[in-house]
This record gives sequence, structure tokens and C-alpha cells, in this order.
Amino acid sequence: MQTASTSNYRNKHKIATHPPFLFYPLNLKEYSISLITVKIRFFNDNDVTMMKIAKSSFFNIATIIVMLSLVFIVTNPASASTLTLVLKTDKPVYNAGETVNIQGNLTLDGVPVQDALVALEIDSKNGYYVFRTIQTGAIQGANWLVEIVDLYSCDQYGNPKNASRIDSTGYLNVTWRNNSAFSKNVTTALYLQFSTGSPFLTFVSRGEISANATVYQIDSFPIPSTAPTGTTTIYASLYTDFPKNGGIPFCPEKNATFTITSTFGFESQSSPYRAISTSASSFQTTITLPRKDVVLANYIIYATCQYNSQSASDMALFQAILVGDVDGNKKVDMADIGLVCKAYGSKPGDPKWDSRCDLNGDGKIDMKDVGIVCRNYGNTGV
Ligand SMILES: [Ca+2]
Ligand SMILES: [Ca+2]
Repeated sequence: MQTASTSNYRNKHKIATHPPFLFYPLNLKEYSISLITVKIRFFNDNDVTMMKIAKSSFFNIATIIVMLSLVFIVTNPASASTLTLVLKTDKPVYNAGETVNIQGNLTLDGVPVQDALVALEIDSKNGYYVFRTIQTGAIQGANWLVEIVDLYSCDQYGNPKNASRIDSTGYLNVTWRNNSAFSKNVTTALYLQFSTGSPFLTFVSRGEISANATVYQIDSFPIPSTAPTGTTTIYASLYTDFPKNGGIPFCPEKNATFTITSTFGFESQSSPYRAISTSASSFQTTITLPRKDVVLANYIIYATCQYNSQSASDMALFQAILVGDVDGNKKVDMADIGLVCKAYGSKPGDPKWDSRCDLNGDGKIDMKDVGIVCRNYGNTGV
């Protein structure tokens, strides 16, 4: 009896952690038989009552477990494992010129996944802002159904060219191929990032590519006179759809660089863009908000991936603001310094107190507030 009960106890717990539905009725039967046997052996009123209670509770619990198992089986027809993607930024609000650190964790049943592709799309009120395909680790020996074969900066005829001046037209060539025997609908996303780490522009297109076909695409783009000079990076991604719509990467992204030079052919010294790596995350990437014409809005980051036939996605939000813009006209200039000077030395309740000028929120307007406006001087938003 004792052995049978212990075995049933173990079996019951096995059921609770892995719900192999087929084993369940078998255990139920065994347990019922054991209860009946006990009843016969110790036959008195108390024992019978106790057994009835035990049996009734057991059947109630059993019914719940069976129902939960059914729900679990119905909702997870393919596999009992769970793919989880968690996306976050290191802060909710960023000033113009600040770096947004985007971190994500991808786990399968709680274990970090180190060979997956994650699609990343950042949108703001002006539309698409950034597209990337991030790897959670090294991926080896994969055969991609659709892949980027080549990517480089070029002239208008497609000849490779590694530098372009500001105030001119830049060109890039991207070649991609459908390796499968079926036509595929592909979203092509090209994202250019300045040497400062700030987004430059994005190109997106969507279309069907025939089986075993190769596409050669040349795109042109204007390089504004205000563009930061230096090494500019082009990132190309191919998705099944926009990540916002649940699209996932077909293949790893490809990148290429070219140099933006001044009208005299020089590039200025700018601090190099560098990604910060954090071991706590499966993947991370950064973008730096521009100091000029930063889009003052909320941004939505969409991340999607597929791994072991399972899909996962998450979203994160952040906001861009213009610190030091006291009068709210979307530029930090002499007018803002003037307002802080006018309220200088005041505290709440004073006639010249202006709460907009207390930029560090310490309840007084002093050199620290003047300093904040000066450090952000020249920043503009749209
Ligand atoms: Ca202002
Ligand atoms: Ca202050």
C-alpha cells in the first residue's frame, strides 16, 4: 500500500509538471483501487468518512488538473516550451544628443537563446526611424531561404565608391537572393546611421521575389549640408513583413560603410560610435538622438523573432525632449538664457520666480540652471 501511494504521489507530480494527458486516467484508477482497499481493511465509521472526504477532494482536484491539462494541450499543440522576448531601454526619457540603450533578452524555457535573429523597428511620429536585425550570439552554418548577397556604397552606375561629399547625392547597391523553390514576399529595410550614431535615413520596400531569383537594387539618397561627416554605416535587413506587423528576419543583416566628407573633401573629427555591451542581455544596441532636429515625440521599438518554430515579440517606448528649451519654441538659444537670467536668484513665491527656468528642479534658479541651458545651447527639435 505504502509503495503504491508513494508511486502515485510521484506520478501525480510528474503530471503536474509535464502534462502527458494519456497517463492521467491510469493513475486515477490506481488511486481509486487503493482507497477502496483501505476502506475494507479498516472498516469503521470514522475511516469511511475520512476516506469519503479524501476521495471527494481528490476527484475535485483531479477534475481541475484534467481540465488544466486539456487547456495546456489545446493552447500548446506543438510544444510545451516557451519562447520569451523582453525588450527595454535604460531610461524612459532622453534629451537631444543622448544615447538610447536598447536591451533585450530572449529565452527558451528560461534559458538564454544565443543563436537567434531579432528584428528591431523603431518608429516615431515621422514614421520609420530605425531598422536592424540583431543576433543574440554567433550563428553558424545556417541556410537562409532569402539572403543579402552584397551591399556597398556606389556611384550612380553601381561602381563601388567609398566617400561622398555633403550636399550631394549618395548611392548604395544592395543585392539579395531568394534561395528557395517558392516565390517570397520580402520587406527590404535599409537604414543609414551617421558617424555620431544618430539615424540618418531609412528606405523600405515590399515585394514578391520569384523562386531562385536575384535582385540588384540601386538606391539614391540626398546627403544634406548639415550631415555629420565621417564614417556612415548602411544596414540592410530582409523581413517576412514589417516587425511592427509581426514580421521576422529572413537572414542576418549586412552592413557596409562609406565616408561623408565636407565640401572640401575633409571629414571632421567626431567621437566614434561605439556599442556598449552588457553581459546581462542577450542582445543590445544603441542609437544616439541627434542634437539638431531631434523628433520631439514618443518612439516605439518593436522586436520580433522566431526560434524553434516559435514566435515571440515585445515592445518598448521612449520619449525625446529638448532640455533647456525654457520657452518651448523647439530650440535652445539666447532667448532661453535670457529667461533664466531674468529669474536668476529667485525661489518659489518671489515675484520674478519662473518655474520653467528651474531646470534641475531644486527649487531655486541659479548658475546650475544657466549651466544646463548653456550645455544644450544650439539643440533643436521638430
Ligand atoms: Ca527656446
Ligand atoms: Ca535650479
